[in-house]
Amino acid sequence: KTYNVAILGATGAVGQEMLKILNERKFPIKELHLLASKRSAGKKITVNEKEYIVEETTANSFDNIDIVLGAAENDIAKKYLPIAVEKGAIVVDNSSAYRLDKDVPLIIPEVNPQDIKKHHGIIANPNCATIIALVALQPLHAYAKAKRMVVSTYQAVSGAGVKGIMELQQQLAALAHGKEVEIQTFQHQIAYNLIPQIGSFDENGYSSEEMKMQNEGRKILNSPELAVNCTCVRVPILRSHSESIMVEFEQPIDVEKARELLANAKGVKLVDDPKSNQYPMPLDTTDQDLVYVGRIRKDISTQANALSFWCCGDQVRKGAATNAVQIAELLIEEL
Ligand code: 2RA
Repeated sequence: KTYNVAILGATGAVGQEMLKILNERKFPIKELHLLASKRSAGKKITVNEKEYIVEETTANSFDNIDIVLGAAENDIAKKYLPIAVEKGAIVVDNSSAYRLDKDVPLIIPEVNPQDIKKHHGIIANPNCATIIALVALQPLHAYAKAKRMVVSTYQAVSGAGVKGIMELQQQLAALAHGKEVEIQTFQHQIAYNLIPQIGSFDENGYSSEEMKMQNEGRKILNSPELAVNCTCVRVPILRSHSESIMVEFEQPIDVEKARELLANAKGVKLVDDPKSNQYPMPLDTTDQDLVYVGRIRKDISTQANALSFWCCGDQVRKGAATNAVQIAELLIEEL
């Protein structure tokens, strides 16, 4: 069976990656529609030597569409995705518009695939930093049940889309030639800098990105009591997010057991041999779909059942596009 698929927001970093991943994974497509703004209509996107023409998004764009992959910002998602559902499409949405909606399952295929069947037309793709953290955490949580997490993220500029990638590259080039840097996408210069702000701050001093780790983590793990303290930092790295994670578990779990579980976990590559300088790094995780996990050690600051580890994953692929396509693959298994 083949399917009529539309990508909403096809010209953004995630939308273009979704097109690449659909081709790479040979998703059974009958018709493919690349939907974007009026300004982008007519643009040509070439993937694997195949050329696609971008169409302007209208309410009629979703006629006879089976699956919509949403890669647009929240306002566009809210405007068009309900129309797509009304016309009979099933939507996998990467925006944050519906992630915490009680009627919308929030899915990481390696963590909670069983929740997909709860959908009422829309399935939400979690935030990239949440996906990377939970793919790494899942095997440990299944064995010893996580109760508290302290997470620090080191997030690539691709999280802010094509404009984030361009801004870093342009600032580095400008500085290399002694020129002034332009600051448009991030709050401050990102080249040779770290910015401890992604999104807006709440009354507790936490950013919207930091609260996603708690709120999405609780929903995906079905652990409403999960305690999370997250700090999200923008770093001058192109595509992979890195995360330092401390987890306190209900049950005992030692480092050897954790390594054994991770070595056999879906979507994970164990890279943990510090004495040989082997640990996850963003340059190694870029342009592939596994979450690399390493630096696994007992948390020496407490008597509790706690481990610390470090993980890296490609924010555009597993953090967004690949996760969405994997959800669509699970969907068509059910259709
Ligand atoms: C970021 N996770 O990294 C957010 C949105 N992709 O900017």
